[in-house]
This record gives sequence, C-alpha cells and structure tokens, in this order.
Amino acid sequence: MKIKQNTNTNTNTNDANDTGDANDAGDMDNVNHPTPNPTRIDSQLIEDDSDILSLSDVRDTHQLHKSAIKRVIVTGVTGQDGSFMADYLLKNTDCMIYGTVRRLSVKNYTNIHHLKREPRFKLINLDLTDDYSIREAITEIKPHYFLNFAAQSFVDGSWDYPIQTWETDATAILHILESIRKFAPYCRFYNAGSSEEFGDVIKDPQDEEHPLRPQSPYGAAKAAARHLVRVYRESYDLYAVQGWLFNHEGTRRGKEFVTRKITHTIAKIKHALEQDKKYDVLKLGNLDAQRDWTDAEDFMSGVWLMMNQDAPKNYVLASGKMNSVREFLQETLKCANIKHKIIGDGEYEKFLTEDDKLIMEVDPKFYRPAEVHKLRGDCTLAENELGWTRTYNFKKLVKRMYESDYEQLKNR
Ligand code: NAP
Ligand code: G4F
Repeated sequence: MKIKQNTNTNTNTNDANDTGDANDAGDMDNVNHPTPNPTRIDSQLIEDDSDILSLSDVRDTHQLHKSAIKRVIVTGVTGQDGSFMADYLLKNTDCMIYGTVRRLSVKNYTNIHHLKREPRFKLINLDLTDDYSIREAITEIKPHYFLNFAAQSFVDGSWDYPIQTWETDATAILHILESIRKFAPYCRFYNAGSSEEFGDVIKDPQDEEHPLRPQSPYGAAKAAARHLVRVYRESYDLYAVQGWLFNHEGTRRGKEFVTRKITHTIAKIKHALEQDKKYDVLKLGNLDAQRDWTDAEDFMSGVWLMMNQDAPKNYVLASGKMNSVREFLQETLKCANIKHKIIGDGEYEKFLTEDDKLIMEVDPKFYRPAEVHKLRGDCTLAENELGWTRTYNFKKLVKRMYESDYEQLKNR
C-alpha cells in the first residue's frame, strides 16, 4: 500500500423535496436581468484575457435586452464535462452560456476552441476558491441555471492536495449555495456528484439508496457537498441537485485518468511500432480495479433532464456494466490491432507484443492509499423517471477514444 506525503500547504439524500418551479416566469419577472448583448464581445478564445467578458460588460447590457433567453453558468468549461455541456446546450437549447475560467499562467482552451465564434457562448472569470468571484458572477449574470462541473476532479491527486480538494469540491459549494439563496433563489443549481461518494460499496450495483462510504479526500468532499445541497434544498426550497455520475470518458478526458492514459499511450506505441521507433512503455497501477465506464457526451442529456423536472431529485447516471482496467487495456490493444501476451501477476504483470516488446508494466507508484475496487451503477430510476438513455457501450467508447488519439498523433 502506497502512503502519500501531504505536499499541500495552501490551502442519502434523495428525498424529492418539492420546491415548486423556482424557475417560473413569476419568479424571474422580479429579477433585473442583465440580459447580455451577444454581439458585444466576440469570443476569440485566443487564450489571453481578451477572451474573457468582464462582469462590467455584463452589467452594461442590463438595459439593452429584455428577451426571455435563459442564462446558464457552466463552471469547469475547459474540462471534459463542462465543454461537452456547453456543446449540448448550444445544440439543444437557445440558452446563453457563460463558461467560467480561472487565471492560469498557461491557459488551456483546447476543449473549447471550437466555440470561439459562437455568439451564445461567453467566458467569465470565476475561481471556486474565491468566494467573491462566485458571488459576483451570480449577482451580475443572475443565471437561471448554475451547472457546477468545476472541481479538483482527480481522485489520486486528492491525497496530494487534500485541502485544495476540500476547498474546491466542498467549501466552494457552500459559497455557491449561499449566493444563490441570497441573490438568485430562482436559479436551478446542479453540482457534479460522483460514484466515488459510494466508495467502499456494500451492494452491487449501487443505486440512489446506497450509503455514502467515501474512500478518498475527493469522495469525502463530494459527499459533504451532497449534504450541503440537500440541506439548502430542504431549508430554502431551492432547486438544487447533485447527480451521482459514474465514470464517464471521452476524447476530451484528461490524460491522467486511466482510460485516456491508456488510449493515448497505446496510440503512441502503435505509431512507434509502425515506424520501428523507440517508445515509452505504459505504466499502470491497479489493473484489477473495475469501473462503470460510460461515454461522457451521453451523460449531458441526463444532467439537463435532471435540471428540468417539476421537483428536484438526485439520480444515478451509469451504464450498469463494469470492466476492469486490464480489460480496458485489452480492448484498446484490440482496436490498435496489437496482438499481445501477458506474463507475471500482481506487481510483476506485464503486457508484451507477440515478438516480446514490452507494452505495459505495473508501477506501484500508481497504487492509491485506499482503493475503490468496484463501482457499477444502477440507473433504473433515471431511465424510468427521466427517460434517459445512452448511445455508446464500452466497446464503442474505447474505439472512439483510441481512434481519436491515433488520428491526433498522426496529424502532428
Ligand atoms: P475535469 O476535466 O478535470 O475538469 C475540471 C474543471 O474544473 C476544469 O475546467 C478546471 O479548470 C476546473 N477547475 C478546477 N479547479 C477550479 C477552481 N478552483 N476554480 C474554477 N475552476 C476550477 O473534470 P470532468 O471529468 O469534466 O468532471 C466534471 C465534474 O464532474 C467534476 O466535478 C468531477 O469531480 C465530476 N465527476 C466526474 C466524473 C467523470 O467520470 N468524469 C464522474 C463523476 C463526477 P482548469 O482548466 O483551470 O484546470
Ligand atoms: O481513471 P481514474 O483516475 O478515475 P477514478 O479514480 O475512478 O475517478 C474518476 O471517476 C470518478 C467517478 O467514479 C470521478 F468522480 C472522478 O472525478 C474521476 O473522473 O482511475 C480509475 C481506476 C482506479 O481504480 C485507479 O486505481 O483506475 C485505476 N488505475 C490503475 N492504474 C489508474 C492507473 N488510475 C490512474 N489515474 N492512473 C493509472 O495509472
């Protein structure tokens, strides 16, 4: 078992509480909407500050527009889910989307470059660890929906950065809820919950009744946020929900997560093998861990359905199927048409090509201080009550991710 150093110096709740429709016209009419002028600033997303709409620009547009267009704040829009959510909303609604970014020395807008000329998409500054920026965004934009996808989302990293994880994934949720309660109580709030909250599971599959037994600082922070969301929903009649989303993956997944790490590294190895070049072998941790892996884009409709019911309620989104990390690697190798053999086991397990070239070896560095061994979701409630369905299964997901990585590397 690996023990992590603490390197950081900085820093069941599914009771449908019917609040009535907090989003109805009556509530909204009492609000002085700063309906923005979509043509005022053309987002170029050139990754400097000129990409970002200042809140005073939002304020200037107060009097200019009185249309019924809904405003949605999407946090974490540079990440996987936030960017897919922006795409989903642009395609399926006529909402105005305010994607949030935080100051970084080197900006990475890869996942939102394609939105650069989209008039219904604007960037604003918001850092979850800065409660002032949360309050400013809510008071100035007066959003109809606040979809919070921003987080310290890497479970393994939450042992390295437990305090930052707590502040981003738990404390910030309290700041958002407080600002919504005080300044925009009609605003519907979604917080991205996780199957990691179930953690050390006692039942397979896990549904909305499964107890919260988190195994990591990340899981504990998300579980705390879930309680806060429930308390605010019940205390103040807010439309506030936190779905339980099981692992969802895709072409925009960060490369530190195991699925993308595998598809990206195997794609690199495939290119190297084709050109008879040297390559870095894939190094993984626990190959026996099992996850319920779904396509991330399939989840966006589920989240939006959750946000548009008569009453707020938390749902599990998942596929109901489970595969191991080893199986994900094997499926990727199949997509790459790399025939392999396995030797050794445990820490000594290795994947080799048929002509004995090393592809993957286990590196205990990637073991976690506490592991969630298995997660599989039961999404019957979401299917029955929301009518939510999926289009991608495990094999199609792996193929999609591998082929995207292979093509991207080819075009470099
Ligand atoms: P992701 O790709 O890691 O994206 C996280 C986003 O949060 C990034 O845009 C990041 O911005 C932003 N962020 C991080 N710290 C921030 C801060 N202090 N202030 C403002 N923004 C900050 O994560 P994801 O996979 O899309 O997941 C989205 C949400 O769903 C997260 O809350 C995650 O915990 C949850 N979730 C994910 C899964 C999954 O399988 N993907 C499953 C269950 C729950 P930068 O670009 O500036 O870093
Ligand atoms: O890809 P992972 O890092 O994702 P994990 O820990 O399941 O978390 C993801 O899903 C959660 C939902 O259940 C989200 F809430 C969270 O934000 C994130 O999106 O690891 C998956 C499994 C783990 O059991 C890990 O131990 O893969 C195992 N693994 C084995 N080798 C590895 C590696 N994980 C990573 N990241 N890197 C490895 O080399």
